Amino acid sequence: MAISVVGHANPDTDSVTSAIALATLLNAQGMEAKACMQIGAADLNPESKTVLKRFGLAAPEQLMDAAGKKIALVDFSDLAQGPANLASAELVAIVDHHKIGDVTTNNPILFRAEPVGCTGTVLNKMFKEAGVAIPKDVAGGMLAAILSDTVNFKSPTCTEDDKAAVKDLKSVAGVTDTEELFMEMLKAKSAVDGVPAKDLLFRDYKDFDMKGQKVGVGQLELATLDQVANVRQALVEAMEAVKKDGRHSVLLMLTDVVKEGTELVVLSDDPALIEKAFDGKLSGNSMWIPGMMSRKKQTVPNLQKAFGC
Ligand SMILES: [Mn+2]
Repeated sequence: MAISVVGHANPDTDSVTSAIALATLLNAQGMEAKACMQIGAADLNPESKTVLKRFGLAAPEQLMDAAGKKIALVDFSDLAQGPANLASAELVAIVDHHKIGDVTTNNPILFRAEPVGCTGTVLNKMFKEAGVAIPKDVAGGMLAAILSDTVNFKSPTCTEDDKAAVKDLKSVAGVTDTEELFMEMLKAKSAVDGVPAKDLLFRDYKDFDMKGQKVGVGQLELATLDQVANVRQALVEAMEAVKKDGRHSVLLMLTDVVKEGTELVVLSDDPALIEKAFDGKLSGNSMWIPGMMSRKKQTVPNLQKAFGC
């Protein structure tokens, strides 16, 4: 029976391309394996779709139930993130870069986990150690996964090993400009075309209680602010409607991942308070705040301070 190699549920690019890469390696080593994913091909996220298309990789086949199957896991080892009946399936390998989850096995297995930024980085080492050449298309997928997982090396999870793997893989994949590849992926991930303004506002939105005042903060991560130029007015109207529903302030972070800053759109009963919170000056209803990337670590703490929480 062929080994089904599968990443976590709601797969990201690493889970998809690592399944392809490990299946390729196992096959090269004489074990029959096929890449799988826990999703129908039509529902794959836009970033991963773009990556598969760019490198000419076939989408892994769907696998939602592990019953009676030989399974290899990539990019996770938690039962809750796995296909149905994973606990009773025959697990033969795990390659990962997360904390060790709760899967257990009856037999010794290939288990390889390292504290690096991406499973693709671990797999690159495994190909090298096995003396197996990585096919060009597979290398492209692994390269894209590392750029995605490490947010183009900007994530605190990125290590020297990830950078070294990118160096290896870009030459195999024939990619000269990883910036350009990252931008293509980011644009796919942050596409706003055809999405109603209200849905964009609520794509990643949270309400907070600030000393008895309700404050809403949404965030859109963008490759460039130009992506929302045409829907800006509609976004403000959507914010107005949300604010009318009993909120002191509604903020929308338009975060430029490339320039590493945020255009903060503000609707507030007390705009001066928000200006004070971020040491900025509103022009119209927005201000540019350099370095602001994180709602959790930057926006909310500053608001709490200003509101006297
Ligand atoms: Mn990963």
